[in-house]
Amino acid sequence: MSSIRPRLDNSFRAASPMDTNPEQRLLTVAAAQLGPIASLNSPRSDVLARMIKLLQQASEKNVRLVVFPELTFTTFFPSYVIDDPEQLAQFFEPASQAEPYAVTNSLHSKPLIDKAAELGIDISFGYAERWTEEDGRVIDYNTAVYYSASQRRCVAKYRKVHLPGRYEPDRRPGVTQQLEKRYFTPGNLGFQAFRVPGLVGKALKAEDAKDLANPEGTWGRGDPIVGMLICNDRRWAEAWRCYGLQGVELVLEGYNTTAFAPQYEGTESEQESEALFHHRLSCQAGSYQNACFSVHAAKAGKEDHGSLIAGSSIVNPDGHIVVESRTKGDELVYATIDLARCRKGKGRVFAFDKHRRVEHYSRLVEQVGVEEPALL
Ligand code: CDV
Repeated sequence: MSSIRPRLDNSFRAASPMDTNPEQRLLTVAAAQLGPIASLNSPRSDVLARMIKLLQQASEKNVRLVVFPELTFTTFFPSYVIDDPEQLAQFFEPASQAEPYAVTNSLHSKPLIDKAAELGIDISFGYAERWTEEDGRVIDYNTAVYYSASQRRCVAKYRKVHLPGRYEPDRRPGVTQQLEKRYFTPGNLGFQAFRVPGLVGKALKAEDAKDLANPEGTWGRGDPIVGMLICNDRRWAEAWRCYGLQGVELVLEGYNTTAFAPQYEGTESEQESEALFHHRLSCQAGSYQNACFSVHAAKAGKEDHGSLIAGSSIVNPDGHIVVESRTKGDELVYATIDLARCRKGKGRVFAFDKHRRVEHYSRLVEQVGVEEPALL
């Protein structure tokens, strides 16, 4: 069973507020790892209190952006077979074109938003979204939003594209279910990167750059370019590359990743170490190949349906893990990063404009499954 301990690169924690290098774009970011939310009935108020405590800790460390896990506020309910529509509805937050970010006013999440606004900390968090279309159709998504404290509003939404698992429950006794395909529709918003105001000093604005002859002269000097992924998405190179092609500097991802499923081969500890290995491999490769930082926030530990890996981390554009969680409980994992460090990879090995060969990539968008060469 493969198991590598990541090399932690602590050089990124050394950024000093005294540093006046104008090229630097320093930012302290955090993953707010949550320990288990034991059961379907765990009180939301308890979870909110835990999240707010982590935000408070973040404030004490001068963190400017905190990433919370996928489906943050509840146990990982896609591991349960829930046949009662009313029971299932309790896990979802309503939204519509009239109120796309209604989640910010929900009783379930408003105290968190209010705290983030009070502390001046941006947050991203995951939740189950029940979207009502103009024509009345209702569509359920596994969603994440980005709330900007300086703007006092959400500035971006992402809906999980790569839904894992199955629609029909596995009826064998004792198995760990993964029913995301039953409870959600694949996201319809694509991988849209966005800029976040108010996070780094002296960011170049469109107004300042309007007379520049060479648009590339602005690269790496504006407000941070951010993208969001949710859990299984991090395993898909295509998702990272969509963001990479928009110059992404910071990818945010929350996850609930099974540590052990009895129906699969391997002991508990073998499966867990393999799951952690694949998690790190995906996050490190995605960051390196797109020359960006990434922040990964787990829901971890033993919930009633089974156990989830920890491994919340911050990864740098060279693919090294800067810092990683040490527990399977509530834990703030934070680091000061310099977004200017993205320029090396973006300007050399992964200077896409110089090195990509799109004439050979059509298979990537024309074909979904595998088509093997003909038999000899
Ligand atoms: N919640 C997830 O997306 N879980 C998937 C598992 C099922 C593979 C993950 O990628 O961690």
